[in-house]
Amino acid sequence: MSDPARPHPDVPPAPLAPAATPQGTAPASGDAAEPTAEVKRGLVVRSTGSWYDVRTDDGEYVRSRILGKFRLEAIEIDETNPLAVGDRVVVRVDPDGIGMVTEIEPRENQLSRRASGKRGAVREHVIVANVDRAWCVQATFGPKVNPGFVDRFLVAAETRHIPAGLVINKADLLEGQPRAQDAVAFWRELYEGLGYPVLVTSATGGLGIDAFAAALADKVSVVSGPSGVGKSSLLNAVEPGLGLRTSEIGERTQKGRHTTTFSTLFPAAGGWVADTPGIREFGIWDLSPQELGGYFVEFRPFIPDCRFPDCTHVHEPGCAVQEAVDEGEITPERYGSYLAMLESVDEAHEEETRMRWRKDRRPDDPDEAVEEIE
Ligand SMILES: Nc1nc2c(ncn2[C@@H]2O[C@H](COP(=O)(O)OP(=O)(O)OP(=O)(O)O)[C@@H](O)[C@H]2O)c(=O)[nH]1
Ligand SMILES: [Mg+2]
Ligand SMILES: [Zn+2]
Repeated sequence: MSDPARPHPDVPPAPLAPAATPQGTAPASGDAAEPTAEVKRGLVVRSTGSWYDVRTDDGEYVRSRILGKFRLEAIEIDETNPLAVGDRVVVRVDPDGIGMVTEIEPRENQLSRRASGKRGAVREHVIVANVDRAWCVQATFGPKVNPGFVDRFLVAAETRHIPAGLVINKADLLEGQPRAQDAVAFWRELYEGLGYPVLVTSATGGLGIDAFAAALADKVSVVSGPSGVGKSSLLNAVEPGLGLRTSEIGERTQKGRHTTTFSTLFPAAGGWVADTPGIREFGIWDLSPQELGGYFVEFRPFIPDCRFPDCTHVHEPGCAVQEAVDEGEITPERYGSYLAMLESVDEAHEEETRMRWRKDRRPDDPDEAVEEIE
């Protein structure tokens, strides 16, 4: 399934060789011998924030820029990136082989997180557009499962009605580790119980790779998660021809070094899958405290029974969600995640109001619209 024409994912953007000779599109006017631009439809398969690789429907890869108006529009709606992998576009391929994206098709959906950084507090970073399933990848060790991350990711997917699932990778490291085995079994049961598929895999040992490949077939999927959990390794395991760069967590900082630096969509296992740079924290974008509970799937049946319609399920009397926690119908882990998220959603909400006020006075700098790495 590997495609030799695909630019290597980790090569920094540079002009490609001229595109194949123009075919079939005669110039509207002028000298037929003059090289002319061609207009093609395609899929954004890589985004660096300033350059985009577009795979045209005839299978060519075109390194492209975008019209400035798209950057301005993104700023208007507080998005850091006007185009994301998975976007369908119209690209004008100039005779030098460089493309210009002139149209972006409306998205079916998008998976987003809050942009990082101080000034990014109220901006949306689109991870992938037009996605059928979003996989949150975690690991048994190095780093181990972070349920706070998982729950934020699942909420983000729920807000856009994107089916989500959990992959727990590095299962090979569980050998001789009974406590870690119990932990993995616990998370698996918890998330499967909520209706999310859970795959336990070993990218290096081969365990669960067939199941993961089967889950990718005929779909556009994305893998997202902290750095070093093995996202790229998993894609290599499914599709060895990809040869994605993978590496150990940085010894020095223990914070993880980003091996994958740009989001890239690859053909894999009969579908498409986006590999994305690791993120430290999955910030939730644009949710009010009153809405949050509705995106915890197991809270939903209880919410209509809360006494107050704007119940935040923390201290309100007559709260059916708190009652369900007391009765063991909602786990303390998920409720704890909810409370932690509620706090940050609250803060983000305040920050948002403040930033919007400031933005009216000082427009953002378009040059800041780059692919974000945390
Ligand atoms: N033991 C073990 N190690 C693994 C497994 N999968 C990946 N690794 C190792 O974990 C390290 C990180 O793997 P990557 O695939 O680069 O991780 P990533 O999630 O893509 O990281 P970023 O690109 O930085 O976000 C590498 O040294 C891999 O060899 C696994 O199943 N078992
Ligand atoms: Mg990677
Ligand atoms: Zn309530």
